[in-house]
Amino acid sequence: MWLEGLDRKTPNIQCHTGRRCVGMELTDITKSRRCEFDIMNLTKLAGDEVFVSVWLYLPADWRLHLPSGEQNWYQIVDPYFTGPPAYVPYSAIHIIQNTTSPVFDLSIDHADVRGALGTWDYRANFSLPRGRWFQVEYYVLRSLANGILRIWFDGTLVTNRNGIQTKGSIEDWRTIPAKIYYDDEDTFSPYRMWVDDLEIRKGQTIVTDEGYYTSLCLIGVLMLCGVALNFHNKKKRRQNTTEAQEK
Ligand SMILES: [Ca+2]
Repeated sequence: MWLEGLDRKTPNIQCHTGRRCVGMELTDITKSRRCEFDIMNLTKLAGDEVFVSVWLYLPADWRLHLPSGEQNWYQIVDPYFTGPPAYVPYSAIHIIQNTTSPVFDLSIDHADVRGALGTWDYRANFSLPRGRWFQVEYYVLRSLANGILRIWFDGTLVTNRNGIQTKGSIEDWRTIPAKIYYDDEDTFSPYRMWVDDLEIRKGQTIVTDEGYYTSLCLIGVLMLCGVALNFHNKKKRRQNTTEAQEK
């Protein structure tokens, strides 16, 4: 993980705003298949209710890689993820590629407190933005039985679930607004993505308008990258959480 424009200048990459954004990569599949941008200790930061807006960038030729063309998955965002083991319940946004052609499906998945997997929503032939910045927004209300999960891609609502289990007995949780994690049969590397203009709010209120986010990078072994990212986001209030940011 690096600060684009400071630690590296990748050719043909323009940050969403300004000269700085975060680059993430998984460089060697033989060591790991996971790199995460984690916002930890979310209970202290936001309690049980959070709204996240993040801009992501996937390269224009981004795709998944399975030589046989079998179904392949890639986990790009985890709206809610229970902090300590066994990390359940959680939700995950998966990109699915069923053939070698660059046709992608979007799958909004979850695990309950027992770890049983399920799918909230599945959208075939999803128009996955590649080679341009796109916005992912999500709202999570944590609850034992009356939770809410809403997810938008570029302002379009793709998931709207109410009355769901988004919390178990463990209080602490995290959110993962950017993630590289994929099918272990996919031996391709490096995978790369870029992240910019992250905002975290409790309801309509900005939780952290100029704070230090701890980034967590799991490459080979769990290691703290120590990338302190100071997002000097101006205090803004949005009437509508799906409204586009003026940046
Ligand atoms: Ca920026």
